[in-house]
Order: sequence, then C-alpha cells, then structure tokens
Amino acid sequence: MAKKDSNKSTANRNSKEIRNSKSEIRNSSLVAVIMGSQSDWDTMRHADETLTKFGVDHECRVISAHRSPSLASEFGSTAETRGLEVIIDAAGGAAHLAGVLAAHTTLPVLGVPMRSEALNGLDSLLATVQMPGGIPVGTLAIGKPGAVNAALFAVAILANKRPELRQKLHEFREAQEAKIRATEL
Ligand code: RP5
Repeated sequence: MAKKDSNKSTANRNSKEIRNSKSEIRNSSLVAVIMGSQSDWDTMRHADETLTKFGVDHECRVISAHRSPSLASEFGSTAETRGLEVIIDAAGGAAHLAGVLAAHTTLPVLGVPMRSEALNGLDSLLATVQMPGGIPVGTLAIGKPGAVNAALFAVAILANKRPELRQKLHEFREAQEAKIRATEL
C-alpha cells in the first residue's frame, strides 16, 4: 500500500518502484491514465506526454470495463489507498469505463471520449458525459484535445497543493500566449 509523503515539495516522488514500463503499477504515481484498449494509446499518449512535460509521476494502463470488469473494479477500489490523486479514463463507443471507475472511487475522474469509427466519437462523448447525478465524471473533448486537456486539468488539480506545479502552469500559459502574439500570417 502506498504511503503518502506530504513533505515532498515536488510532484515527483522518489521511489524504488519506478522503472520504465508505462503500464507498471507504481506506488509513486499521482495520476493514472487508463484506457479501454491499446487502440486508444495513439490518442492517449498525448496525455502521457503532457504529464511527462510537467514532471508529474503517472502510469498508463489498459483496463476495460467490459472485457476485464474485475480488474476495473479492483483498480478503482484501490486507487485512493495507493496514493493516486487523479484518474484519467479514455474509452470509445459505449464508453462506460470512466463511470465504472468513478463508481469505485471518490478521486476526481476525468473522462476522455475516443473518436469512434461508427459515430465519430459522439457515442463516446455522450456515454462519458451523461452520468446520472451522484457519481461525477469530468468529461473533456473528443480525442487528442481531450487527452491534452485531461492532463492539464490533472496538473491543475495537483497544483492546488503544489506551488511548483502552479508556477509551471503559469509558464505554460505564458508560452502559449507568446506564441500567438508572435504569429505572423
Ligand atoms: C473501447 O472500445 C475502447 O476504449 C476503444 O476505444 C474501443 C474499441 O476497442 P478495440 O476494439 O479497438 O479494442 O472499449
């Protein structure tokens, strides 16, 4: 079981458990990026890259609400005690993964609807966003923008108690603005 280390001033926690595999379960992760299928990775790697850019310890895993229901239940039920603080969930089609994980944890769950073949992601969007009252899922945009914004939202949540992350968010916004101001057509 993860022991929370409130004395750390950075988002990175030194941990013996850290190795290279993205899907390894780590006791140091603050954010979990979960997706329903490996086919979601091409989109969700943008969440991974954004979290890496901000230096946030995280793990990326495939867990399916319908293909591996007991794993989804186990992951959601143990997320809080493992020390995770935010869960990002991506799924496509009848996208119930975020809702299922949210049902098992009180941690903030951010849903990213995947672009689908049949309905171009509208099915995923509605399935993720239309949670009945009582179990919230914060739903982002379909596809890559949603993946990036879910990671930024996770950073913003973590930044409430981590001034160094707040500073990085300010710098990120400033860099974006500078780029727009410098744009010549
Ligand atoms: C969902 O079904 C996944 O999240 C994915 O977006 C979609 C299709 O999965 P695959 O058939 O490509 O594995 O569960």
